[in-house]
Amino acid sequence: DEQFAGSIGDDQYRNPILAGYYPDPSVVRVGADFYMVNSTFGFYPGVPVHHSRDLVNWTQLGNVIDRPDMMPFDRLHLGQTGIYAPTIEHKDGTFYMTTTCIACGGNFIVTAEDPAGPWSDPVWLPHLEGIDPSIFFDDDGRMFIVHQRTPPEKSFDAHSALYVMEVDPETFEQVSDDVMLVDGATEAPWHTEYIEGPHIYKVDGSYILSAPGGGTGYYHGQLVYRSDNVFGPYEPYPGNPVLTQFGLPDDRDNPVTATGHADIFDDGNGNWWAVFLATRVYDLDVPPQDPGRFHTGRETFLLPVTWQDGWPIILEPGEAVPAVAKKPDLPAGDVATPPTTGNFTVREEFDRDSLAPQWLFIRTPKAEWWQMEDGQLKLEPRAERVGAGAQPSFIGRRLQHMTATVETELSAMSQTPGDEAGLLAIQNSAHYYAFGIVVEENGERSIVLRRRGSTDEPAEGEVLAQSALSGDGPWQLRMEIDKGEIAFAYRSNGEDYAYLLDAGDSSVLTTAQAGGFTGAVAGMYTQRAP
Ligand code: 6LW
Repeated sequence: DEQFAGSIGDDQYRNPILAGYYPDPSVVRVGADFYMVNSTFGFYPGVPVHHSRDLVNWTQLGNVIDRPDMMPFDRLHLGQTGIYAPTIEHKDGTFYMTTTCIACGGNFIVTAEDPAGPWSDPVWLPHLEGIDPSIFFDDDGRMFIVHQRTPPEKSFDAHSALYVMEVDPETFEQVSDDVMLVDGATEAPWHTEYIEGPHIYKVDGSYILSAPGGGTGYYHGQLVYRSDNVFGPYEPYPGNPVLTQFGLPDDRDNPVTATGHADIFDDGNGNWWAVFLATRVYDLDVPPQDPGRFHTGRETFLLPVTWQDGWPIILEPGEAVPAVAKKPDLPAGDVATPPTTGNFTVREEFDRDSLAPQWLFIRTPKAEWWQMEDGQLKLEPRAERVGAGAQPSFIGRRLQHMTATVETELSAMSQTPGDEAGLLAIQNSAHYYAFGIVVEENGERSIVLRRRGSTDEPAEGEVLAQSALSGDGPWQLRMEIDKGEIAFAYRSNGEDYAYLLDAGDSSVLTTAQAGGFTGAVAGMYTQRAP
């Protein structure tokens, strides 16, 4: 993927710093260490925690939601519900992560001494309505939660507002009113109707409130406000937004869209940075309000912040996200393993004691239907099928490139008629490609490609191609995605690859078609006839 390359030499880098679906970034610095969290929706485990020392190379330490009993993702819509924007804070040796589980309990806080985990069980916050909570500790140790909710007097559908409440730092019980700070209906001139994702910072004695507006697509932008009291009133920056790609010419090189949902922080050397979400697109020509076509989801970007008259500016009006930026002046830190940016190959031998933290499940697993043994991953075919709302036998990774090849070897498979195993690329239950080997009634095997592109299509999707298979394997299956095109090929050991589909359309894996907040995830699946 020539569009980005992570670190370039010693002093430059290319965005994104986390490629693939890593939206809603939040960073906390503790000394020389930076920790970042991102949203995950209906996939499990939830909320990856990454560590960095140079802000460009990030290593995943673990996941916050990594015990099945912590969070009930049962039957959730994979891309629209589950874990929304998380934020991470640190105070006196304790890490705090707060977010919203949509359709699974609402707002909660978990804490940890070590950001790699274990994290505590959730403390639910029934007094906190809405989404996108963020914790702010004032200089005197008082704890506040700033968040987004729909005001009681809502004047139109998308009407949202920002509120802050003080909470008890031990119990997180509410100890003040929930005070409105910004009403998205009245704050001109930017698209504030979907104002959300707020953070409060104290800088040089002023309270800075920073929040995205315009919704997470085409109009996405970052707004800033300032006050000398945490409860306001907050004055908007007259030049808002301090970051957006809305209105830029469509013919720009390597277009990046939907920039927003920023978190800013100082790097300990007096320099300030913003992490934010944005989308790399290969085709901008989609209907208005759509941020373009991409299957890589909303990714994490990094840019410097410059302070102008006390306002944190990320990009000047009309400025495009630069293809290459100057690296932070920080000591080289971790080398990400496996890498999350640049041109790379990830090869997984499944030879560790447990799955690496990058692997994702569809919703929370209830039983141990996978095993790792002698460098092999064994998946149990179960009647919980892809396309239904349950928890199919699937283990996958984010698609992190516009151009990528995903390949697996299927070394042995069950002989039960109706059983199926192969590669799955999925955005949600109604948007996927399944490329698998199926055992027929007569015990013969065939290879089949199915696609589902909307909730109106049958859960099993539509069969696009099918072919008889001979021999007992092992087989290699391969999916090649190149922007809008996708191809599926297979072979028996040692033979040449044959395409079952050589020039398909990858649209069902794009957010433009699938909707929701994730990107595509690809990996191994197996299932059994119902
Ligand atoms: C996130 C919110 C949003 O919580 O989408 O569109 C949610 N805006 O800020 C999921 O990313």
